[in-house]
Amino acid sequence: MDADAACAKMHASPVLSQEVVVNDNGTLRWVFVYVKEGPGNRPFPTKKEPVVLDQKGCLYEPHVVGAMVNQEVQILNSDQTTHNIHPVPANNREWNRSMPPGSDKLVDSFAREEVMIPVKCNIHPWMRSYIGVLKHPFFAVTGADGSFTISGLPPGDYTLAAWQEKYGTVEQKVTVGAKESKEVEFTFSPSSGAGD
Ligand SMILES: [Cu+2]
Repeated sequence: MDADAACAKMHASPVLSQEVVVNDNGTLRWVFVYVKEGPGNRPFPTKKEPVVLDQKGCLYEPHVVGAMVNQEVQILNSDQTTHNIHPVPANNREWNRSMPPGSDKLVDSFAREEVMIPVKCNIHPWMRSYIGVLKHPFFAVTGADGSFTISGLPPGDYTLAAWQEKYGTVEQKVTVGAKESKEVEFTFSPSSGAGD
C-alpha cells in the first residue's frame, strides 16, 4: 500500500490481506453461502434496497457481497485518491470506470447469475472484492463470528454451497419444512476446493 501515499496514510498499522480472514473463534469471515440448487425457476422479486460497495482506505468494503440479478449496485469512493473499479465477470458485461475523489456514486447492476464476480482496481493491485449474483434472495456472507442466516426459504430440498476465495466451494444438502429452522455448519480444508 506504500505505492500510494494517500492510501498508506489512512492506516496507522500494516494492512493485512483479506484472502483468508480467521475470526477470533476460529471460523472464517467473508464466506459466501448460498442456495445453489432447489429454488428452480420460481421468480423472486428483486430486492429494492441497493447493494453498496465502498472504496475506503484503499480497500473494498465489504470484501464480499451478494446481490440479486438486476438489483441496484452502488459504488462509492470515500477516499481522497482515485480508484478505477473493474469487475471481471465471466457471465456478465465487463466494465471499468475511474472514480476520482469526490465522485458521485456509480449505479449499476448485473443481469445474469454469477458466483463470484471478482472486482479489482486498475490502480491499486491489492484491492479485491467479490460479488455473488443470484436470481433468488437466499444468500449470506459470514460475519465476524463466522455465522450466516438465510431466511424465508420455502419448504423443500436444497443444495447449499459455501464459497471461499482461497479454499473453493463446499456443498451440503438440506431439507427444510414449513416454518422449520435448520442449523448447517461448513468445514473447509486446504484440499476442499481449488479456489480461483
Ligand atoms: Cu484503488
